[in-house]
Amino acid sequence: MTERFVTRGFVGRRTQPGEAGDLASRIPPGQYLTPDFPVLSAGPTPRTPLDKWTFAISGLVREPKQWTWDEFLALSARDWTVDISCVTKWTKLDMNWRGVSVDTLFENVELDPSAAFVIAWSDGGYTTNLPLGDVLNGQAFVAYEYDGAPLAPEHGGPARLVVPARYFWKSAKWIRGLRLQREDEPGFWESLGYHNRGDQWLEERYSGD
Ligand SMILES: Nc1nc2c(c(=O)[nH]1)N[C@H]1C(S)=C(S)[C@@H](COP(=O)(O)O)O[C@H]1N2
Ligand SMILES: [Mo]
Repeated sequence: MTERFVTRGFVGRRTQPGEAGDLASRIPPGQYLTPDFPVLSAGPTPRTPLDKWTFAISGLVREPKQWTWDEFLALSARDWTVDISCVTKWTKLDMNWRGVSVDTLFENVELDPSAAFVIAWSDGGYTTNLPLGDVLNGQAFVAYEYDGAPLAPEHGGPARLVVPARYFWKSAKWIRGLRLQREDEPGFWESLGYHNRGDQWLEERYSGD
């Protein structure tokens, strides 16, 4: 079923002139394609009113920085089309988001030279950890639109982190800030046996992989 869908749908579409058409090369090992957008949440969906919402950069920065919702929307944003892979083995291609690059956020602070890890933290208490180098140079963004509409609450709205080069648990929903640290610190799933890094191309699913 899945294979038929893949063959007729995606391959057909991907072999337009100018496109490589190499669908298989876009599917990380052990993953299958889905046209769906499943919801995976470890707890209830938090509902912070936008007039109470802030986004903070804290920790190893010269001065902490905080934006209100309106200030955040005023930051320069762009559209991103990325492929996403979840550790539960679904991969969804060409997902269309709009949001602010983490690079843009960091332009507003002075990072301490000792900052080496980022902890993304969310409403509801979820956290996830990333080496600073995994979120720079266009590798991560804070999204507030998906497919041309405000990001749905169940998918992390009003805003979520998106880190396409890592399994989707690193893409913290309901994100409220990034904390810069010298030391690494496992986040929610990383403390529960998932891999610390989570590179889907290396199948870094569980600690020990
Ligand atoms: N705050 C928060 N972020 C989260 C999660 C969560 O439970 N809470 N689940 C993670 C996991 S395991 C996955 S696969 C994706 C799922 O995102 P989706 O529900 O939009 O598909 O969000 C990630 N981010
Ligand atoms: Mo996940």
